[in-house]
Formats: sequence, C-alpha cells, structure tokens
Amino acid sequence: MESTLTARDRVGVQDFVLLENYTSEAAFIENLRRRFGENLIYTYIGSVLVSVNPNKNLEIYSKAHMERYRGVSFYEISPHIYAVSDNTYRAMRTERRDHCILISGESGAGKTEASKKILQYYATTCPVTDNMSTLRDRLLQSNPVLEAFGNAKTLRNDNSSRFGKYMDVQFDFRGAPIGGHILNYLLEKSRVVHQNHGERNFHIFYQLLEGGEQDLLSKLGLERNAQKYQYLVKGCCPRVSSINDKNDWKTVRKALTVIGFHEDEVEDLLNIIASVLHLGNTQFGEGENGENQITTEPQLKYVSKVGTMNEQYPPPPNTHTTHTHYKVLDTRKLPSATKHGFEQFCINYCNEKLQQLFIELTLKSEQEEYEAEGITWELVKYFDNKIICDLVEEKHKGLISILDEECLRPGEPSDISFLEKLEDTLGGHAHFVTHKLANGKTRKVVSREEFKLIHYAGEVNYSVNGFLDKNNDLLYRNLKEVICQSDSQVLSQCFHREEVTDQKRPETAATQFKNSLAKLIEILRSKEPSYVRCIKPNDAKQSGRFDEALVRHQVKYLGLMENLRVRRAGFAYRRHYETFLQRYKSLCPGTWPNWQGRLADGVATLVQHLGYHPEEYKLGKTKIFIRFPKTLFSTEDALEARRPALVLTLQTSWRGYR
Ligand code: AD9
Ligand code: MG
Repeated sequence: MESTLTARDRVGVQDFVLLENYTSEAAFIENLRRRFGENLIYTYIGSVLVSVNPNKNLEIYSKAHMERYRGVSFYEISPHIYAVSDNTYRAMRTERRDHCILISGESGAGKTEASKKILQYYATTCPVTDNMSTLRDRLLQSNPVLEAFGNAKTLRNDNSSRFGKYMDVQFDFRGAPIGGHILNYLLEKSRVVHQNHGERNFHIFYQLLEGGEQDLLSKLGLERNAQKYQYLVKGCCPRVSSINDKNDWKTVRKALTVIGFHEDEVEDLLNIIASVLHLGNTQFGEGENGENQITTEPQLKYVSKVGTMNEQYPPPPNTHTTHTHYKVLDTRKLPSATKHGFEQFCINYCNEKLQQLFIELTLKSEQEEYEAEGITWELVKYFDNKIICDLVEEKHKGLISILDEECLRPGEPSDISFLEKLEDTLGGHAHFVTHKLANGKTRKVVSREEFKLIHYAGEVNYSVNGFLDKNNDLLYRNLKEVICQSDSQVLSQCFHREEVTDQKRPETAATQFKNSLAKLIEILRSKEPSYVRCIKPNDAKQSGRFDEALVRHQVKYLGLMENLRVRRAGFAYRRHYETFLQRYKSLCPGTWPNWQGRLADGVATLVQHLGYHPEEYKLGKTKIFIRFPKTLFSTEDALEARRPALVLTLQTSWRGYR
C-alpha cells in the first residue's frame, strides 16, 4: 500500500478528475508538474487529453507503442495521444458517426506534432489494401509540403504554422482510409514581404536556396545566398540551428511528387517562388518624364495558392463514415503592452468561437450521458463567452460589421475613423475598452490608436493600424484576370473563374473569415468531438523546464479548470459495469471468481460489500458513477493490498494512476 501512495505522490494522477482538491488551480498545476518531471506528458480530464510539450524526443511513439494502444480501453492504460486516436477511430466504426479531434494551444505547444502523431497512428494501424497505400502516403506526405509553404521560424516556435488547418480523413466500412481533404485558413500572407527581427519567411524559400541543384537555381536566376534577397533578410536570421533546410528540401521535393504534382507543375511552382524573391529585389526609380519606372528587371509573377493536393484525394461518393481531424490556429494572451493587429484579432475571434463550442459540447455530452444513464443532472455555472462572440460578429452592431462599413464608406475612411466608429457604437460594452472614458477623460492603459478586447482568456490590446487595408485585401480584378489567363497551370488555377467575372464587390477578409468559421463550427457541431489541449512549459523551447506562471496562464485560457469543474460537477469517475466488475470482483466473495447474474446486480453486490455509502455513488443503466476520488482510491488500495508482493511492483506501472 505504501508503494502505491508513493507512486501516486510521485507521478500524480493520470486523470484530473481524481484530484482530491479539484477546484484548486495550484493542485492542478502541481499534478502537471510532477508528471512532466517523470516524462509523463499526457494527462486526462475525463476524455480530454492535456499534453505538455517535452521539447525532446521521448521513446513513446514507436510502432510497439502504437500496438499497445490498439483496441485497448481508454482508461485502462496510461494517457497518450494514441489512446485518443484509437478511441476516436473505434468509436467512429462502432457508432458509425463522424468524429473530430480538436487540437488547441498556444504557439509552440505541440499542436502540429500532435496532429502528425495522430496521422501516423492511423497510417500505421488502419487496414490498407495495396491501392490504398498510395493514398496513405499522400496523406502523410502532404505535411512536409504544407509546412514548407505555410510554416516559418518565429520567436516562439522554429516551425510555427502560420495558417489554420482542417484535415478530413474518410474511412470505408472496413476502417480503411479512402479519401481526404485539407482546408487552410488565414495564411499569414504579410510574412512574405515582412518578418520581425529573429523570424524568417516561409521555409520553402530557404529550402530552395539551400537545397536546390545548381542547374535549377541558374534556370530560376537565383543565387545560393539568402542574404541577397530583400524578402529574406528582414528578420536577420537566414539560418536556424534546429532546421536543416538542405535536407528538408529533399523531403519536400519528393513529397511534391508523391502527392501528385506533375513535373511541369513543380516547375511552375518553383518559378513562382523565384519570382517572389525577384520581385522583392525590384526597385522603382524615376523615369525621364518623372514617371515611376522599374529600375531592375525581375520576372513579375505572383505567388499562388496550393490546390493540387485536394484534387489528389477527392472524397469518394457513398462514404458513410468520416473521421475528421481539425487543427486550429493558436493564440496566446500576450502582455497587454504587446501590440496585435488584424491577424491576431481574427485568430482570437476563432479561439472565442472554438471555446464556445467546447463549453457547449462538453456540457452537452456530460448532460447527455447523465440522461442516458437515468441520473439526475446538476447544473453547473460557467462563463458563457457568447457575449464576446456577439461583440465581434453580430450583424450591424458587431466589430466586423463596423469594420466592413468603414471599408465601404465613400470619402476617406481610415483606421482612426474606424476606431472612432467603434467607440461610438461599442463604447460602454463590458468587453470593449478604448482610451476614452465615458466622462470625456482619457485612460492610459490603451493608446490612442488601440482598442482592448476582454476575451474569455484575458485582455488583449489591438492596434487599429492596417485594419482597413488588411480587411479590404483586394487584388484588382484585371490582375486576377491576367493571372487566370497565364500559361502556367498553377497560376491559372489560382482563382475561381466566378471570382473574376463576378461584378459584385468581393467579401472583405474579416467577413470571409467569419463565414468560413461559421461553416467550420457547423461541421464540428455535427460531429462527435475529442479534444487535445496542448501546453507549452517554457518560452525557451528547453526540455525539462516547467515555468509555472506560463503554464498557469495557459491552464486559465484553455479553460481547463472550468472543464474539470464541469466534469466533476456530479461524479469524478464512471465506468461500464463490466469493466468495473472485472477489475474489482476479487474484492468480494459474492462476485469472485465469476459473477453469473446481471452486471448491474454484480456491481451493486460488490459496492455493498466494500461499504460504499449511498451518497458516494449512483448506478446508471450501464455504468457506475462514483462521486469522490477517495472512494475509488480506497478500492484501488484494497486491490493493491491483495496482490502478492512481487506482482505489486509490476502492477504499479499500469494501474489507474499513471
Ligand atoms: V504553432 O502554433 O504552429 O506556432 P504548435 O503547432 O503548437 O505551434 P509544434 O507542434 O510545431 O507547435 O511544436 C513545436 C516544437 O516542439 C516541435 O517542433 C518539436 O520540436 C517540439 N515538440 C512538440 N511536441 C512534441 C512531442 N510530443 N515530442 C517531442 C515535441 N517534441
Ligand atoms: Mg503548428
């Protein structure tokens, strides 16, 4: 029994619902810290997986590990991203319902890595027929390509995704992957022309320059020196120690072929990349008659967006079961002194919406389970962030509507006139703050070109500079026409024909984003969700370092305490009768060795023998619900005490605490 206590003390509980003091944030963080110290980076809150980035390679992702999680009940083995992957897959197959996995967390917390591990798990463990192996390879190989064009080194993450990704994988009735689709959101386009100090442009530029064969570079008119290109020198860091651009080029080049790009398409693509670099070096001067004149001679072509991949794995007709995997763009509440702009505003709006969905679905599923089991539901109070979502998206009155109106207004709209409109319309809203006070005085916490939103996760100041331009995000129609008529296949497919011929004013960037987000939420709402919540333990990308203040902040904005409260509102622990009986039947002569009657009666006999008080548990239709962790712990301890000494040491590694 002593050894059990020691193990629990040392490695904490594997499910936060078993925390004695579950309302204490300090206890929550201490549990995370202990486990992190033991390289146990995964912990559950019920069915939600919390993951702390180890910043080092752990030996927990081998094929043998995958096998260990295959077909094994979620709670009977230590928490793992493979357990979530496997559970989702099996639930999809047995329930024949669509499922999705939502991965969230701040930059560098491990979302992309988690999504890759899920994909690898499916690629390795799902049945595939020969002709399906191509599809599997394509799904796996889409990652290096997406990362080359969409990821960049930032201050927070050497491989930061600068876009949101929604990946859909479809399975047939045998559970074999048969199709897929990837949607990207909100690529940070401005990075192409500008990078902050210590950051880089998208990986692909450096990969091409470092890894491209000399012939290829000559053909593209490029020099093997990133320093030569204006678009690559702004951040003053052409090389990153954790990145090998040369090797990555080889991977990406191969991946382009695997996912189905033809040689001439690859050539087009590389031409475009080279053109961007040339364009960045273009200089304008004054002509003889005072007109603007280009004084350098670059190829003038523009970057395209990557459509070919989706054509390579179209969803087949008559697909019944779908597993959807969704990875979100991250956010983080930075110190309020840090300025954020339009992109950060969109990302934080996205996070508000996802949080809303998270609360709604967590509560809903909790409620549904209680109802299904015939157990009375006790209402939990929680902060409903709908008020903030409305502030941003409400028709006519919301921030986006006001921004759009200002963009369309004749005259000379400006970022500052937009801010004034916001003040007129939203001043006085509990979640909106500017430097102006109602009594006409000013406050210093927000500067004159900023507004502050009080998000569910905390306060963020946004500078209005650039809001109008970025929201307009207009490419002239005739420019689009020219691009559509290009001989280059890749370029000519950049825009839909309707986009070019449609005489209506195109939707603004914020409205487009709002609409696609609404569609996405609709899709997610129709699926059974699983959640992975990623936490970054320190800002230095170091292994073994656990910065409590940073972790506390993330626990707060991911709403984990709230999640735990909802999960614990009624009962800390629930298990199917069969599982419960199987595990503890040896503690009761009446149920040992095999209970012959109804499972519910067996469990009732067992808990009566164990002396459970009626307020400690409830029996549902298929499950037992236990209110307090200590009840379960005493039962676990009783079980442990019965084991022979030799077995006891072995068992501690798989018993419920890890
Ligand atoms: V961003 O929002 O795209 O800027 P992510 O996606 O949350 O961010 P990412 O998955 O890219 O973070 O992880 C950052 C780095 O942490 C990786 O490049 C790895 O070096 C490291 N990492 C993350 N998860 C793991 C892991 N499970 N094991 C080992 C990890 N290293
Ligand atoms: Mg990422």
